[in-house]
Parts: sequence; C-alpha cells; structure tokens
Amino acid sequence: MTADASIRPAATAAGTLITIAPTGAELEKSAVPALPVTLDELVTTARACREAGACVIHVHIRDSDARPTLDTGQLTDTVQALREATDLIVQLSTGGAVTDSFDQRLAVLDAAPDGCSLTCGTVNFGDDVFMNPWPFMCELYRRTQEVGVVPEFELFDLGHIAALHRLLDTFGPPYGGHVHCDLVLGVPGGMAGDAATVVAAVAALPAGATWSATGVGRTSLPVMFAALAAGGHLRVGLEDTITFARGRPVVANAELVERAVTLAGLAQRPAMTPEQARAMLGVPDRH
Ligand code: KMH
Ligand code: ZN
Repeated sequence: MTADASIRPAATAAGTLITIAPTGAELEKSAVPALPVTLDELVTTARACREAGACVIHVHIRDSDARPTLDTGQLTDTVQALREATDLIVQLSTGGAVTDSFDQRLAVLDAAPDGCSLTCGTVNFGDDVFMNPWPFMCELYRRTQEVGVVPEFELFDLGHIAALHRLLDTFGPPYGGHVHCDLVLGVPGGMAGDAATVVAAVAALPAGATWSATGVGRTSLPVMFAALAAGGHLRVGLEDTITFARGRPVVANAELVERAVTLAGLAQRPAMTPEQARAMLGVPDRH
C-alpha cells in the first residue's frame, strides 16, 4: 500500500486558497521599495493582505541590514507577531536563500510556525542552484512530522513530483494528514510558466492532493488563469512578481492579493477564509 491511500482528501474545494508571499530572499529593498523587510512592515503587509482576502502568508525575514536571515529568535518573534496581528496561517520558508546551510534551514521549525515550505528537489535557480538533496528532504519531512508543522510541498520541476511520491511512499502522510503542494513555475532552470505545464504537473500529483500555483515574473498571469481553470489555488506576492503590468511596478503586496481575489471571484471560487483553509490543510489553530 502506498501512502497515497491514507491521505485525507480536501475538506472543501469550492473556494480559492490565496497565499501571500510578500518578501522572498532574492530581492534587494533598494531595488524594490515596496518589499516588507522589517517586522513592522511585515505585520502591516500581513494585515492589508488578510483584509484583501489572503489566508496564508509565506514568510522570509530580513535582518537589520535587510539581508535574508534564518535567525531562530527573529523567526519566533515574527510568528508570534503575525499570530497576534492576524488570523493568517503562518508558513515559514525552509528554502531560505540559496546561500543558507541545511542546518539553518532545518532549524526554522524551532520557531513553531503553522506550516513550512518543503522543496522536493534541487533546481537551477537563475545563475544559482537551490539545493534540496534527497537526504535533506527526508530529514526535514521527518522533523515536520515530529514537531507537528504542516508542510507545503514546493515543486519547481516535474521531477520534484516524482520525489514527492517517493517521500510519501517512504514516510507516510504529512502532519495534518493532507497533501498540499505549491507549483512554482517560470523560474529560470525550473518548469515553464504556461498552461500546458500546469496541466502536466497537476496530472502527476498524488491522489487527493490540493495545489496552488505561482508563476514567476511575467508568467504570473498565465499561471494564475491556468490554475483557476484547472481547479487550483493561488500564491501571489513580491517574492515572485514585482511588476503588476508592463512598465508598472507593484506598489504593495495587497494589490496582488486584490487581483487574485477578483479573478477567483470571476471563476466562482471565492477566496477562502483562514478557517476554511485550516480545515482543508489540517492546520490546527494555535491562536
Ligand atoms: N529563495 C529560494 C531559493 C521556499 O521559500 O521554500 C527558495 C524559496 C523556496 O523561496
Ligand atoms: Zn519562499
């Protein structure tokens, strides 16, 4: 029997789960002034995005020089501040920056978030390499099961989906009992950001899994439309997209959420509340 057989299917698929990824680890504040890099900026952004209709926040944090950091104390304070200010599901990135060590990335779970990202394989990432070898994936996955953090499986390439099946077959279902994936398309080195690739990736996912999609850069809109057409959920934010339209920079993360909410509404799959998303993902409410 494979792990797929015991994965809890989605409790509801009628709505659209919208994740905001406001910061990322790759962009410089000096180049993108709208990037939230302090705790105050992040909390203000989180509130605005929640008001606009997001229900999950995917978090990377910065140090006092606005450089990416995985400092455990700062991550713990961030989780706490976001929980106090909003009812968003707080998902910490375990991907960090391409320069972060595996030990630092594993230690992210010590900040006790609701969820975390878990990338299912190594991928060329522009001029860099985002390293996720099998032993690291296994250790991170086992730790999420031990400490009770719900993983979201980040899939940058079709081969990552094969690794996800292998992970579930080897170690069983995730904490929370439900598999939710995020297809990240359009990264230079990963799978293409177009409708055909969304459809191919979705066909390969484990039975019962739900999925979001995000298209990087100019693939943002084609991927969003393809995801809505194919029954998926959405991730938006400055981590992935800094241009709202040709020649028009994004001025705030919330406007990307507003656009996603509008499109989800037109697709007659309105934005989910955090409570609905918790039920779907198996994330306990730790407020
Ligand atoms: N910053 C990228 C190298 C994640 O958050 O888990 C990896 C990333 C994925 O952003
Ligand atoms: Zn990320």
